Amino acid sequence: MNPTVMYLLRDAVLDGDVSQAIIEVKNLLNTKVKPEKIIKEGVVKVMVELDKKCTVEHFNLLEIMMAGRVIMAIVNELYPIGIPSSQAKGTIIIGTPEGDIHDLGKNIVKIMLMGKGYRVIDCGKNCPIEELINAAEKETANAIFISGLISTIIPKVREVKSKLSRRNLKDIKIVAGGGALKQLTAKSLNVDYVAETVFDGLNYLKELHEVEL
Ligand code: B12
Repeated sequence: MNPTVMYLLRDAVLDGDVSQAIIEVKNLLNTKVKPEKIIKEGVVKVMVELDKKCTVEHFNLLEIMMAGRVIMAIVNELYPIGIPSSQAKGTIIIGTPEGDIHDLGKNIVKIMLMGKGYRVIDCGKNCPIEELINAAEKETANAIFISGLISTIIPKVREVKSKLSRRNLKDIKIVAGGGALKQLTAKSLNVDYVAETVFDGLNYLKELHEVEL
C-alpha cells in the first residue's frame, strides 16, 4: 500500500470532500487494501483528530458534520449492505425517544459509530422506548444509545433500565447524550453512561470492548 493515499484519504475526510474521499478509497481498494484497514487507518484516525478538537475553544460543529457526511459515504462505499455482524465490533441500537423530533446529533453519532466499525440499528426519532428495547432484544445488541434534546423525555429515559431488567436484558448498556440528557448524571438518569460528546460515547464503548464486549 502507498501510505500517501491513506494520508490523502484522511485529508479528504477533514476537508469534507466526499468525491475526493471516494476516489482515494477506490485507489486503496485497487491496491488490495482491505476495507477494515481503510476504516482503521483512514477513518478512525481522523475521528481521533476531531475528538482532540472537541474543546470549547476549537469545537466546530460544521466541521464535524461535514466529516460525518464523508465518513457515511466511505462506509456506504465499503459496506453497501452494511457491516456484517461477524466483522462488527458490536451492535448498537440508537434512537431519539418519543416526543422528541431532534435528530441531527443522533445522525452524527450513528455515522461515527459506523465509522468505528459498529453495526448500528437506527430506530429514528420520536421513537417509543419499547421499540428501542424490542430492537435491542431482536438484534442481541451490546448497547442502546439514546439521544435527547427536549427535557420532557427525561422520565421515559429513566424507565429504560428497569424495562430491560424485566425482560432479562440487563447486560445491555444504556448510553445517553444530547442537550437535554447531558446535563444530568448517569445515576439520576438511571443509565450506564452520560456522554458530553459523540467521542465520549465512542470512548466508553472502547473501554467496554476491552473489558467485556
Ligand atoms: C435544530 C433545532 C431544532 C430543529 C431540529 C431539526 C432536527 N432534524 O433535528 C427543529 C426546528 C425541528 C426544532 C424543533 C423544536 N425544538 Co429545537 N432546537 C434545535 C437547536 C437549535 C439545535 C439542536 C441541534 O441539532 N444541535 C446540533 C447537534 C449536532 O447537537 P447535539 O444534538 O447536542 O448532538 C451532539 C452531542 O450532544 C452528541 N450527542 C447527541 N446525542 C447523543 C447521544 C449519544 C448516545 C451520544 C454518545 C452523544 C450524543 O453528539 C452530537 C455531536 O457532537 C437547539 C438549540 C441548541 N443550541 O441546542 C433547539 C432546542 C433543542 N429545541 C428546543 C425546543 C423547545 C424545540 C421545539 C419544542 C420548539 C417548538 N416549540 O416547537 C421543537 C421540538 C418539537 C419536538 N417534539 O421535538 C429547545 C429544547 C429545550 C428543552 N431543554 O427542553 C432547544 C434547546 C432550544 C431552546 N434553547 O429552547 N429544533
